[in-house]
Amino acid sequence: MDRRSFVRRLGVGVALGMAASIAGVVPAAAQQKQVLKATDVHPLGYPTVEAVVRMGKKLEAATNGRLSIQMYPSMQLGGEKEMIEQAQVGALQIARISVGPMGPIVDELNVFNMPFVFRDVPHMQKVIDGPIGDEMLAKLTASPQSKLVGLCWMDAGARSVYNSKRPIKSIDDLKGLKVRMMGNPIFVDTMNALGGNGIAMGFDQLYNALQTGVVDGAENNPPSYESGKHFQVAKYYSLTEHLIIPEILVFSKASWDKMSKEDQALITKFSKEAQKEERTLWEEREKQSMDTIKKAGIEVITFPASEKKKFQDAVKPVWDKYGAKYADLVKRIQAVN
Ligand code: BDP
Repeated sequence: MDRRSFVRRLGVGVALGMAASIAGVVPAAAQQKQVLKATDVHPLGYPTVEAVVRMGKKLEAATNGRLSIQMYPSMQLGGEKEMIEQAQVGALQIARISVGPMGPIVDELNVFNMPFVFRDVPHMQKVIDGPIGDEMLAKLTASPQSKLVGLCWMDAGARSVYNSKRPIKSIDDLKGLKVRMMGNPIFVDTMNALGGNGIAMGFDQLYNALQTGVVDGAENNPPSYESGKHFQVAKYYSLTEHLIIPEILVFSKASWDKMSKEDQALITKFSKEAQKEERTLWEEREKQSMDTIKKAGIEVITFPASEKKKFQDAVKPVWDKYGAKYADLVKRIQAVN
């Protein structure tokens, strides 16, 4: 198109737009397009990322394109610490983060970060889907230091230890191994109690640290172990399942407060749907990831109940140190069947 016809078309477009708004066809709000920036440490296609991408499509359809989500996957905006900081100042709107690094910001959330606090994954799911889950989201939102709105939970299965040195077949095999943990003192203490040497480090630094031997291993759920390609540099995966940590979708409070009540309600509604959708995606992905790592020759070690019990008993010092302040909540969690 030459310049003159471009200008002519532009002129027609502007005139039509003006006519439409004069006639009241296009309400004022419809003209304020807003692209919500979202981020996740995981790549496109990962369950948590896909759930938010789908949420963006729904938002776009429901608002005729006025609201949309631009996803920045794969740590494009930094690790989780950076993501939280950017959301707090409104530099991005939506972040999907583990409850792990949220604990130091909103202490009550740490109850979900305690080792073996949930009996198993279905127990955790019931807790986050029920009143305790709602309360914790509300606490996160109400906490003045969080500067975040808690939108919904996401599933992340159970975390297990992997390493490059040796198959861990009993708790004693963990002795002396340098194991990367998420940035939260509870996790470092947990690994130390299990006999390893816990080292706090961002997820964004982990692949290199494993490759260069800065750490001998780490711990995570099968999809993260597989998708982060950690299985290529740490070939022994032992299903310790010592932590079952849900993940959380947060919205920048600074940005949230500028939105209309109607838009907030829409985002809340689609978040709740995202929580359900992510669970289905998660269950599928977990199976696929286990298949992938097994095909790659990874030795996946399971434990008899008697050995699992040794892991549970070993974390008692962590419960002695942190458990008392969550005692009431823990009782309520245990009562969920
Ligand atoms: C993954 C979580 C991600 C964490 C990561 C980690 O999905 O949010 O950043 O673990 O270990 O399972 O840091």
